[in-house]
Amino acid sequence: MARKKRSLEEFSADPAAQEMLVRAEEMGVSTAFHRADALAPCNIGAAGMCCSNCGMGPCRLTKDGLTGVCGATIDTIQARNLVRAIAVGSAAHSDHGRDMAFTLKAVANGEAEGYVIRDVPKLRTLAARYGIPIEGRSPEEIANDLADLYIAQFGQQDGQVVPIIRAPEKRQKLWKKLGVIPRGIDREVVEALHRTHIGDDQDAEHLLHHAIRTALSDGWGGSMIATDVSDILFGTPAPLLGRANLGVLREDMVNVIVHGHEPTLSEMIVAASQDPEIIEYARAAGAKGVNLAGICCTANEILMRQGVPAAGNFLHQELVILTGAVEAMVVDVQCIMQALVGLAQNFHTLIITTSPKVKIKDAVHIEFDEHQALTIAKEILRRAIDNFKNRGEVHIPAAQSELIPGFSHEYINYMLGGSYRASFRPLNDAIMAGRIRGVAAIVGCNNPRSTQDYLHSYVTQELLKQDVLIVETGCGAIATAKLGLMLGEAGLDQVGPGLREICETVGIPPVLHMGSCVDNSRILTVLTQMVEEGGLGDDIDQIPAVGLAPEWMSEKALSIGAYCVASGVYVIFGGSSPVSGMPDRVSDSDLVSRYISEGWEKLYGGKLEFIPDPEEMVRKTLEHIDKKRAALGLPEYDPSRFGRSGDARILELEKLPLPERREALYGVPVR
Ligand code: SF4
Ligand code: MSK
Repeated sequence: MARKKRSLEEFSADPAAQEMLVRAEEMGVSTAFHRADALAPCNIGAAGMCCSNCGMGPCRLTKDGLTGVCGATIDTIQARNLVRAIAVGSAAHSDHGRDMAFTLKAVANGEAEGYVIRDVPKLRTLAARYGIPIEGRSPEEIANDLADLYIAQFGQQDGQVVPIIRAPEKRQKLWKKLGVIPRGIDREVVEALHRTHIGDDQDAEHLLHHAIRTALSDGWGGSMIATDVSDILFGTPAPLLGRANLGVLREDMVNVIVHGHEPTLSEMIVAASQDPEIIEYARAAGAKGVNLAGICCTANEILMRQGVPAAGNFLHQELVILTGAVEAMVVDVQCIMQALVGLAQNFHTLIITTSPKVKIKDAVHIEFDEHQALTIAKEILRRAIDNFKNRGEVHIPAAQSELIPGFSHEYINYMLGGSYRASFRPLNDAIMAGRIRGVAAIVGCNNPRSTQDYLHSYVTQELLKQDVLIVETGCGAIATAKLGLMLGEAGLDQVGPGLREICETVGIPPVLHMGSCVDNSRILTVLTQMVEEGGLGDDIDQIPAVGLAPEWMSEKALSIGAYCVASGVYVIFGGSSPVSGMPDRVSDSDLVSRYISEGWEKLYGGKLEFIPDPEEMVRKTLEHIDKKRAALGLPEYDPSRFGRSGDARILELEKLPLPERREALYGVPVR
């Protein structure tokens, strides 16, 4: 039975998206929003109770107590499905990291056209941390050794992946004791696939134990490597001014959208778009130049390093084409919808695939090779410019917001203490005093099964009112950017009094944009440094912090959730649970749900829960933060104690006559 069609407001909380959805409906073309309405999810598959791991199935366990043909129970099937999803997510992030490491190797050996090593201090710091000699050596020599070390992590068979040493010592000991330290990145992914083959591992808890090891090989392995190498090659992000939403497109320029995840080609496209030869070529075609904008995490990568605007998040990928103003959409890997090609056929837009790993039927394929990166980037831009003359009617929504992205771990350290006393001390002190109640990382995707950006925005805004400092990555970060909460004072009237004082004193927005999906590894580094700074316990699980992915949809999100749990974080996912089991939750069908929550909490101090209701997400987040504050012996959160300093308050007081102003400031009459 077809489901009820949702209204525009139910499709998306973003007015620019609603405007484009009207256009889609007028043109009679479908988008993911419409397809989600037309295609109800299979309730057996959605609950994790369908297995298609062999030719005796697929086995759909529609009733409590049923087993598959091989005898596999609901909990085995759910655990296997979850392990497989985490393995896929880990593989995607880590393969990205592998490619980055090979690019570093090519740059170190002078074989990568157009690239240079931009962050030599980060290269030296990391190399020294891993015992690579740095004194008296050129950046290229050091980079060559670091690239070799990183490349070796993927095929390593035993021991432990090297980034693990960057976790708090106590956590490393716990992982060692529990036997979950990844030996090699590829090894853990392959073992996850082996164990879930017909007739292998058939004990849910044992399977989920390996899910943790596989996820750790992502967060403290492949993703961390991807982030490190991106910073070394393209620069560690620092705050700059950016813009987000469809209004960043230009009617008078050739619009090129870069979409996917890897910064290697997009960085080169940025460079090529500023080349006088390309600008001249665009002018000759009747345009003022080339306007680049991003979608998804490729957007985040070049937004936070180059200030290239973000046209939108995951669900904007089709909407941007509906503007009719896009000459080319250049895609690399991950989160790219096959529907783009069919949709683009209604316009003049070229969909150009570039990764040797990703082709889409009927798309143009121009394969990227880092050895000739600049040449290929220019070729792509020329194709886009040649297409400008084919542009038809254009409809670009006006909506766009400014934001300040670029809060890398290194920059947060610097901003809190300055160059000579860089430190996390002020952050820890603010949490200990209760000015900041706790920290929330709000990350992850959009999902057309829920209202685009609504859950992200609701949770973000409610937690800000409660003095929770927020860091964001991925498509969630772009959702908040569109709301205008990532721009210095812009969102400060919506945050609690203590957090507001901190933001005004340090000069930061209340929501810090920390990058792309792989950059969730930056959050692990921040949490570790908070532990090392002292005052918030001696391990990550003691920090008053929560991770949320309110609109998750990808397998990478599940891997991120699992490695955060293993690192000691309470993680809340919105939407539906892939392991929800039978609706009435009888018998053993909730074993997996309980194990990844209560079971993992006993082992790691972190737990994974799926909570569809946003109010409940906020309530549980605050409850957890307060529980952790109490366990640390910190004062109970009391917003009335703060808010008597800060810029807004001082401006208000300046209007009073001097005696009253003094009295208000010092609390007693001053003569
Ligand atoms: Fe069915 Fe077992 Fe084959 Fe899965 S592995 S499809 S449960 S027979
Ligand atoms: S792009 S994984 S939709 S965050 Fe990283 Fe966005 Fe999720 Fe893809």
